[in-house]
Amino acid sequence: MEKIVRGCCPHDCPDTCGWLVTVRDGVAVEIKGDHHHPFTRGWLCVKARAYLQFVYHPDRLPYPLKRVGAKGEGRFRRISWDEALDTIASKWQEIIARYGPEAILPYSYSGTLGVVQNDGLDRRFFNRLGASELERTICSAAGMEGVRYSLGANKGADPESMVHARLILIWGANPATTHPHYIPFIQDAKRRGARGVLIDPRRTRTAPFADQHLRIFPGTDAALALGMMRAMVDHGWHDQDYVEANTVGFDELRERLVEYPLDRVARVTGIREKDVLELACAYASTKPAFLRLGYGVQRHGNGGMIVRTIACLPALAGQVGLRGGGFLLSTSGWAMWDNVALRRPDLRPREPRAINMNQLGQALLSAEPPIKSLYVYNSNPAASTPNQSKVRAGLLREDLFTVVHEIFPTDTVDYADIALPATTQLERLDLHKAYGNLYVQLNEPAIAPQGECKSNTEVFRLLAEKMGFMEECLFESDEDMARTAVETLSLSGPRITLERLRQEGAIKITERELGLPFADGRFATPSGKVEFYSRQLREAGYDPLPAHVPEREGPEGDKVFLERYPLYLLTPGAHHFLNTTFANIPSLVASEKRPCLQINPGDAASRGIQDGDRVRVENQRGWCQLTARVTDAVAPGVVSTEATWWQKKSPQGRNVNHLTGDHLTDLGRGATFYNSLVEVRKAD
Ligand SMILES: Nc1nc2c(c(=O)[nH]1)N[C@H]1C(S)=C(S)[C@@H](COP(=O)(O)OP(=O)(O)OC[C@H]3O[C@@H](n4cnc5c(=O)[nH]c(N)nc54)[C@H](O)[C@@H]3O)O[C@H]1N2
Ligand SMILES: Nc1nc2c(c(=O)[nH]1)N[C@H]1C(S)=C(S)[C@@H](COP(=O)(O)OP(=O)(O)OC[C@H]3O[C@@H](n4cnc5c(=O)[nH]c(N)nc54)[C@H](O)[C@@H]3O)O[C@H]1N2
Ligand SMILES: [Mo]
Repeated sequence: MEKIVRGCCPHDCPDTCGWLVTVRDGVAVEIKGDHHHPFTRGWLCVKARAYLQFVYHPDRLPYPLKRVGAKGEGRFRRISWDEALDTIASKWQEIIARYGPEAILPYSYSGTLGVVQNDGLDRRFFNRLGASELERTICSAAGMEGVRYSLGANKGADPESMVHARLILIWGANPATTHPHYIPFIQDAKRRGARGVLIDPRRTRTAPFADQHLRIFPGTDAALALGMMRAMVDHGWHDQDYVEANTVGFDELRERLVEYPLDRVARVTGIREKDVLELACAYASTKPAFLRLGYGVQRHGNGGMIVRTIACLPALAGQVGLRGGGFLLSTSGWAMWDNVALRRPDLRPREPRAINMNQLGQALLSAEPPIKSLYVYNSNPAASTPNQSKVRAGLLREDLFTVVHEIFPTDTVDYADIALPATTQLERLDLHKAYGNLYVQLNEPAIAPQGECKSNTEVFRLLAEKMGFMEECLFESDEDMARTAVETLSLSGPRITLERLRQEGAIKITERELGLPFADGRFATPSGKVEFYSRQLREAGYDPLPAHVPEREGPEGDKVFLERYPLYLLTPGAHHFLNTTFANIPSLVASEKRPCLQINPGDAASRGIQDGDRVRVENQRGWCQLTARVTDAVAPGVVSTEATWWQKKSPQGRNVNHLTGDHLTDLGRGATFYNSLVEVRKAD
């Protein structure tokens, strides 16, 4: 018996590839890209090609476990589902009676992005319970906020339109690694004569696809954008007609630009005056120019303001609404599910307190009233969350009752009192919308759940029953949840239904061939225009105008840090992993080799460090050990390591998140993974 089942990759990547799974006698024997998907076009990245190794990995959690060793040790014994669920329910009832339901904290993020397994029944369950609310801001919150202030909505330009661009700026994005299906579109545009410019502190795998690489100093992109604006306005290269018709605050902006002469911009960014000037001229005069902004720039303390500032550039240059032009950070604002219908906030007994997920350690150690139970799913916070010494101390608390629902024995599972086995994407139904293109897809289950594994939704239905909850909506089926999501999608075009998705495969959410956001000049801001000047920002207590705000941990910041820790650390995503996912797949670990630190030859020499040396990287928060890679891929003063390795697969059991901080971004309360100062020396 052989069948081919259509589905899609569930992982946290802008692409969301369509795939086809060949199933023989109930076993998935092949997985390949779906040629019918117009954007991902029939090929998979190096990680998804290894997906069957993920699904049939011998280390998968096969059944529920109860801790027998010390916390962090990872020693367990097998228990039944019934015992596991009874234990959780009775423990939670005890906690609720003594401390109230807010003593329970759900913790989840992007293990899967399917709306069914990521964002529906789980919220309903925890709303009904009255648990603390998690601020899910570890990834993109600062950037999303920044765009909202300038443009009003995260309605990024359609990446398929890149083929029509004559200039492409790839700014703080590394598509060759993090969303590789963009690359063929960039190559197509180049074949038609486009130029590509990469703006990144590192020479990445994307650099060969660009004509020019500007090695900017981290966290200074707002200064670069303001320098470009200054040059555009000084030389009259900006689009005065577009600005007059579609923006507010140009006069105030022009005054602000006085503070950004080219020599200051060059000093701050490390980019030569001539290059800033040329970039400004090219961007203003080459039409259409496509600006692909990645998430790299918004993982800085000043990341919200950086994104807000860059998002003003297309309007100033008159690049909005052109086929092949415009601005793209995220496409998530094109069509939304009805989150109220999915999450049912009305089930809450009262408005709960919010805990920021980037400050998990701090919350576990000192939240008042205390957190007495943590329920983790779709996430691996003992490896992926910043400031790990605090996270570890929190997870080690004897009086914290921790449940982890996982596919693998991750670092987080090691701290669980109860671990529950989860399904993979091949074992359940889900519905997906991409955040880097405009397609919606249905993932059909291909094989039966392995071992005693259960999906997230299945567990929440069982927990609701054990807790004695009666509301029908807590027991909705996966298919009904998917139907609610797809049928509440806010669309301008023809309706999308599960039936259509089953028949047609991936469906585009825009009616027209290409999504050209804001082509009608109507922006989703309070003024309806691009807001160079934002009254909303001013009212929220921020600078209403675009600005470069030096980071506290940086060369223009606090001298106390800088003297002790003179090197700026970046920790972007690894080519063969996806956050901490896949960092246990043998072939992918073998390709990634070991956790390394890129360091400039001058910085290495002055520290007596040679290529291949084991180095100790440290700051006020902690330390870890990495292998030095001496290279001019990073500038003097900058070091970089690709993340995120599991702790227990890292030297000394410590990954780089011992160094990253839990201070939040200026806007959006986001994570600051790319804002740490460190010192590096040869390990003993
Ligand atoms: N140093 C550093 N740290 C970073 C980053 C960085 O660039 N540098 N990037 C940050 C970013 S952008 C993000 S988005 C976060 C992501 O952080 P996390 O949300 O913690 O994502 P992962 O580390 O991939 O862990 C996801 C886990 O979910 C599990 N999982 C997958 N599917 C399911 C499922 O259906 N059910 C259940 N119960 N579990 C499932 C996987 O096995 C995996 O262990 O990491 C952040 N951490
Ligand atoms: N292989 C792989 N793919 C992934 C992931 C992964 O871990 N591995 N993670 C997934 C997730 S969760 C996300 S959110 C996306 C993110 O994917 P991207 O949008 O590409 O974002 P990042 O990888 O965070 O950073 C992109 C680039 O920004 C650069 N950068 C850092 N600081 C600055 C700065 O100050 N200025 C400028 N101009 N550039 C800077 C980094 O060096 C990096 O090369 O990728 C997804 N895809
Ligand atoms: Mo992310």
